[in-house]
Amino acid sequence: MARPLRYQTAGESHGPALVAIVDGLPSDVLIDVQRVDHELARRQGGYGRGARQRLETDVVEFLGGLRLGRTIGSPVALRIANKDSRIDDLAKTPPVTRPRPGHADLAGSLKYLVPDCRGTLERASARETAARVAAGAVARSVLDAFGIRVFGFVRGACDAWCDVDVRGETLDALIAARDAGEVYCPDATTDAKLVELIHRAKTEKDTVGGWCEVHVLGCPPGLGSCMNWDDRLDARLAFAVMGIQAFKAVEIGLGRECGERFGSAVHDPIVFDANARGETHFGFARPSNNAGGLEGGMTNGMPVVVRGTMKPISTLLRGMPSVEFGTHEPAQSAYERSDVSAVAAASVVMENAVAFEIARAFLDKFAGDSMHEVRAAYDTYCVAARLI
Ligand code: EPS
Repeated sequence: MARPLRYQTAGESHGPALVAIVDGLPSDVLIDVQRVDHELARRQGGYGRGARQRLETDVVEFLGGLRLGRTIGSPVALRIANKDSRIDDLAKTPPVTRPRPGHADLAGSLKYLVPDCRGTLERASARETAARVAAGAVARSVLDAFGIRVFGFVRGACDAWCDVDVRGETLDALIAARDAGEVYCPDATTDAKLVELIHRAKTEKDTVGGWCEVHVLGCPPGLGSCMNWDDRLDARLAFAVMGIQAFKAVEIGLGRECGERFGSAVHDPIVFDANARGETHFGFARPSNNAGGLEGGMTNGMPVVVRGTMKPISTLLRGMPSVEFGTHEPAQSAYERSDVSAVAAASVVMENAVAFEIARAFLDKFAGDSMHEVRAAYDTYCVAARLI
């Protein structure tokens, strides 16, 4: 019985380690450990990160599920050590009693009935996303085997916006341009503007968020389902992206702009191009992709396009109006070592979170205990779909 792909993480920001268990991978998936480490390193980078990243060197250690670099069908267990591990020593420092607006501090203290925000913030911290990136990077090894590519980048922030078009033919150049940028934006001019913006926020003891975008190229049609609301792939993607710390909005394709146009200017015409039968849309080409590759909660063979909005980091060096627990007197919120912007890192988290959901939907459709069976199911489907 093929099990659904899922994962769970555990670990606190200053605990000994972050861990993840990825369950539901078929056997014989080749796991590229270097790629997992590469994604972890990218997540640590980007202009605007704080001092913590100079302390950590995130590398993955596999504790179960692999033999000779390949899955054996059992849960894959992984660990990323925290060098800045001092969760118990932090108990000796003064309690955090002036909750930061925007952070989990207040809601967490009220939820767990603790007047020290530290307990909640340790788990709410975006440090946890290291485990999520590793889980996504593991799961996308399945996508690699089918030529499905996932590309995440920073689209902009405030008044900086890059107009770059993501297409298969230019993907390698875009990846190189993104990786050369300081804020993971493939357009050098916008990247420089973002650096300037983050620098300005830093000087003003403030923070800045932005927009991250992920494109998935090479997805076959039919991933996801229109049959039940919680099987719709757009819903699953939105859930996964909203689950990333600090994300406040998700759009698919044209997204919120759909509300500004009539239907004829939103829906993507369908044309048949016999010369394009080898493409993932099997010849049912779309001159535009406003749907972001998803119709009826299912992939349609066009690239999947997801955009997420990250709010600015809630720890401001200059603080925000807050209240002291106990006395209820007004007070500036507490300052904890933090980042001015983590939007570049968030684009890596989102890329891998989206990859995980695509891999999950792929394995739901082409389920099998081994990659051999998954491959056979995929090939059979492709033959049948070409007859439509
Ligand atoms: C975070 C606060 C900072 C960030 C952290 C997220 O941690 P610290 O308090 O140790 O300086 O650096 O992000 C990471 C550690 C990371 O690896 O992304 C927060 O409060 O969310």
